[in-house]
Amino acid sequence: MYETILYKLQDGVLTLAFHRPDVLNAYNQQMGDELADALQRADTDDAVRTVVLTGTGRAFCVGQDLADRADLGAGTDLSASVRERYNPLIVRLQMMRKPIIAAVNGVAAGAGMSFALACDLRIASDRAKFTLAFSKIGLVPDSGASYFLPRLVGTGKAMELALTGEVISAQEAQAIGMVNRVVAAEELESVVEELATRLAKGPTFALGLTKRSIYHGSESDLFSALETEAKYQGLAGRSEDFHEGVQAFFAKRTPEFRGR
Ligand code: T3D
Repeated sequence: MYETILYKLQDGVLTLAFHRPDVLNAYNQQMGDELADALQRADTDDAVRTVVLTGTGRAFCVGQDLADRADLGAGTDLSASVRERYNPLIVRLQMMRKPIIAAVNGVAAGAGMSFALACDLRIASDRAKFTLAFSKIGLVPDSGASYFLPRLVGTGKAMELALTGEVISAQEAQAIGMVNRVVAAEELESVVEELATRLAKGPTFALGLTKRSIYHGSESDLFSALETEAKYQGLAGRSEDFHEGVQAFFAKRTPEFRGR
């Protein structure tokens, strides 16, 4: 059904993989269209309870396919491309009512790094590396990098990575708080599968609100955060999963959440 991404749904976990391995999964128009379609389906499909974003071959994603930019002369306006092909994807990842894990299997560059930053959790292979490559080619950070990176690593480090375009290892990325965990390359798939399956068995409705709450809390004052928590708790408290969670607690058994 798709050509530039892989789509695999198993046990509530949807794995989406950038799949243009010959060009390090460089992002082109078709990939953008296919990813947008897949993410929209994922959001509305109740069978999908966690999403994993990864890449095939030795890269996660190296951002814009520069082969499609090689013939553009000075004076080209890229703002429409960013608004139409990149920004909606970032919004879709952020607004997804299910947890999204970036399984960063290899190099993540430019908007490819931004895609990883826009996910909720990042597990990296010890072979992964990261670069905000934009400054190396005379562009500026896009696809949410200017928003997510300072929130994850602080303004000073974000500035350094953005201005220099320095390539950093997975271990450095973990040390500065950019990735949650680094694992041996051969263990990435099983570690991510274990985490994704655990999340997929969770109270999906509440996890979706949890996502929103944490993102809201990171950019609001205390009073607004408290009010949002109260509002979301009102919604979560009405869910079937809350009822099941409390029943299971007193029965001393594992809850069987249905995600609603
Ligand atoms: O245009 C718009 O609409 C605006 C939006 C822009 C969003 C963006 O993402 S702009 C940023 C685009 N990405 C980059 O600038 C990254 C460029 N690539 C690199 O810096 C390096 O290739 C990497 C650090 C990612 C990996 O380095 P390394 O040493 O592991 O591999 P390599 O040898 O540099 O690359 C391997 C091949 O992949 C090579 O092709 P070849 O020589 O084997 O035929 C290289 O040209 C190709 N490749 C790497 N990145 C891209 C690419 N081909 C097309 N587009 C790429 N982005």
